[in-house]
Amino acid sequence: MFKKAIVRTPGKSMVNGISTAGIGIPDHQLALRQHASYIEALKACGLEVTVLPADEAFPDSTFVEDVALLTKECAIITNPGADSRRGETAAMKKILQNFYTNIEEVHEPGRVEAGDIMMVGEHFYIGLSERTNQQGAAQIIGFLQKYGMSGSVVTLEEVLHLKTGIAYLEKNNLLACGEFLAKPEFQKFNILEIDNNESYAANCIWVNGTVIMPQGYPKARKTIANAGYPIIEVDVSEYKKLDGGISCLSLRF
Ligand code: CIR
Repeated sequence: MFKKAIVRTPGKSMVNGISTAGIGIPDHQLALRQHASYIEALKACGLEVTVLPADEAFPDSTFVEDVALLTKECAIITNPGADSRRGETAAMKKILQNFYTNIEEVHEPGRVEAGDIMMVGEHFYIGLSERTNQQGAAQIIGFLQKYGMSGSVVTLEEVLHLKTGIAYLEKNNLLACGEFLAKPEFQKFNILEIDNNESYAANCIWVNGTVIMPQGYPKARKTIANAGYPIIEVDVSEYKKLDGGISCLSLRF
C-alpha cells in the first residue's frame, strides 16, 4: 500500500519539453487543470499528496517519476539520460530528505530515468533504454541489494521508457503492449494485453487497489475492469504531447 505521493506542477516552460509524439504543443492552462484532476485521483486512492511548485528552469520537471526511485527502505536519486533533465535531481533530493533517511545516488557514467524501473514487490525490473544505461542499472541493482531487494535488466527497443509499455497492477497482473508481450521474463505474470492502437494506455498506475488510467482508451478500460479493478480515468492529453503518461506524473511511496 502507498501512503504518499509527490507531484510537481507543470511550468509554462513545459511547451519546451522534450517530445517525439508529434501531436502538438501542450496547452499550459489545460495541463494545469488536468494536473489538478490527477492530484484528486491520487487523493481519492488515499494518498497524502505533496505538490511541488513549478520549476520553469526545467521544462520536463513535472515528470517527477524519472528523477527518483522510491522503495520501502531507501530513496535512490537517478541521473537522467536526457541532459536537459539532469538538473532536476538536486531539488528532488532536498525534498526526499524530509521523507527518507537512506538516500542513494546514481553517478556518472551511470544514467537512469526511473520511468525505466518497474517495481514488483521486492524486485525491480530495469529497462535499458536511450535514457538508462548498463552502468546506471548496475548501480541501481547494487543499491537494491544493499537494502535486501533485487533488480534485473530488461532490453527495450520500441518505447521511451520501460513503463511506457508495461504496468504491474499487483495480484500477478501485468498490463503489457507491443514488444513486452513476448518477453520471457514476463511470462510468469498474467498478461493483460493492450492493443497497439491503444498503446498509450499501457502506462497506468495501481494505487491501493484502484487503477488510475488515461481517459479515452475504451478497450484498455474494459480489459482492466474485467480483471476486477476499480478505475479512475484522468485526461492527460497535454502530457501525452510530451511523451509522458500517468505514471510519470508522480512518485508514490
Ligand atoms: C522526456 O522526454 O523526458 C519527457 N518529455 C517525458 C518523460 C516521461 N516520463 C516517463 O515516461 N516516466
